[in-house]
Amino acid sequence: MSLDISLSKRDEITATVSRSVLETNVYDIHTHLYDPAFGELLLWGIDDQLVYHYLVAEAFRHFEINFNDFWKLTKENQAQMIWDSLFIDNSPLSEACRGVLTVLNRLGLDTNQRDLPRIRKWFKEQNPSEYITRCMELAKVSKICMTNSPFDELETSRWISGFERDERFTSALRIDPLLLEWDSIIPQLIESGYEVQHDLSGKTMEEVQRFLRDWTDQMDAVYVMVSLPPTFEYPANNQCSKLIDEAILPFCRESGLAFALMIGVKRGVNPAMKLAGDGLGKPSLISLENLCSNNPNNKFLCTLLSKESQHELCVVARKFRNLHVFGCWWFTNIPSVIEDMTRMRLDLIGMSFTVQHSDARVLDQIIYKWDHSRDTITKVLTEKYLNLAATGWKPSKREIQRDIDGLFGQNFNQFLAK
Ligand code: RAT
Ligand code: ZN
Repeated sequence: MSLDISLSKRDEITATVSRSVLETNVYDIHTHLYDPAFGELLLWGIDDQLVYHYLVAEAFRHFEINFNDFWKLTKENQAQMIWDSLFIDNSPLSEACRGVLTVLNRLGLDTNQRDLPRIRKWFKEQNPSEYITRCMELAKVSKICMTNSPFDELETSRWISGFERDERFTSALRIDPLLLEWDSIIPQLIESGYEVQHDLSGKTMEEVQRFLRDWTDQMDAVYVMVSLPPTFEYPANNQCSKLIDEAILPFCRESGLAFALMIGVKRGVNPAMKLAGDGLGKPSLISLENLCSNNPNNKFLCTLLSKESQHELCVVARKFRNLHVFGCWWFTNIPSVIEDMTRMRLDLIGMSFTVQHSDARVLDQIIYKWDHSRDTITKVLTEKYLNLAATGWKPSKREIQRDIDGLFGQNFNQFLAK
């Protein structure tokens, strides 16, 4: 292979890729943010950023306080302890710590002031509705997909009373309890008028489909989603597998919705740490292969939590075109792993995936999550286009833009529209 690309061509490609990655708006396809109509459920500001469970987990490594005593503190006091321990007593080098500083810096605050009360005062002065627009503009995020649970009463009451939708926010119907805690949700289903049975007999499967239909309509959901443990097996002789086969997948086929599987989370490894206490494990991807191959008329979205599973996931995606791979989820959302995963995905599945989602729980985080990811994506894509140019193939600006549009949301939209 000839490697002699002229210096000017190299500079042109490098500049085109960085500009395009920096300036292209993204569709953030998995977050825990809410339409502003949900009021206080949409978290933002310095205290919520500091008590983010990614930081709580890091801070507990330094704290001596007992878990329960920490949870009894006010949010401001928890935030102060995390700030002191992770930013003042130690240098804030971790990805989640750097993220807080990226956000402050991009908002125009002096990160070096190290003065939490002053930073807090600045946030208190922001107008919430202008602030949402500002964060979305800084992050260049044009659309945000929420994670909406029909089992969370804080949300359901607002869905039922109705509100005017903010068009920038789409919805994904999250059904973890339906597949993982069937027995505990039965009373709620029955109380809401669905004729379901513990042993899944009678009209249960039709009724679960009716439940999914009702909530999809209520939320105008664009896909159905679940997060699963590494032990997930399909097919299997259990409730979860039966519900997938007889309720979820028929409903998804009928409605044309994709079913998103986020696999690998071990909930409550250290329950005293609450949200910060979840861990991960490596799943067997045979179950994913079985899902895709036994259900060719269903569409699946997938992201996996363990770094070690990513290569296998790409190979499964090469076999099944009803599978769309997305994002670098949670513990994989760190620069070194994003870099490896993005390079590997481009090498094995070309342009047919969605490069990232933010998983933001606090609005401001979209700024850092996308800034940091864009840096890494630029690096990998530049390397890839320069490799192409070395073969004599000259990627045009239009082609590069088309590709980046695809990775930042168009591939996802096309997959959903199939
Ligand atoms: O990334 C996170 O914030 C996790 O707590 C989870 O929400 C995870 O992303 C999930 O959707 O289950
Ligand atoms: Zn999530």
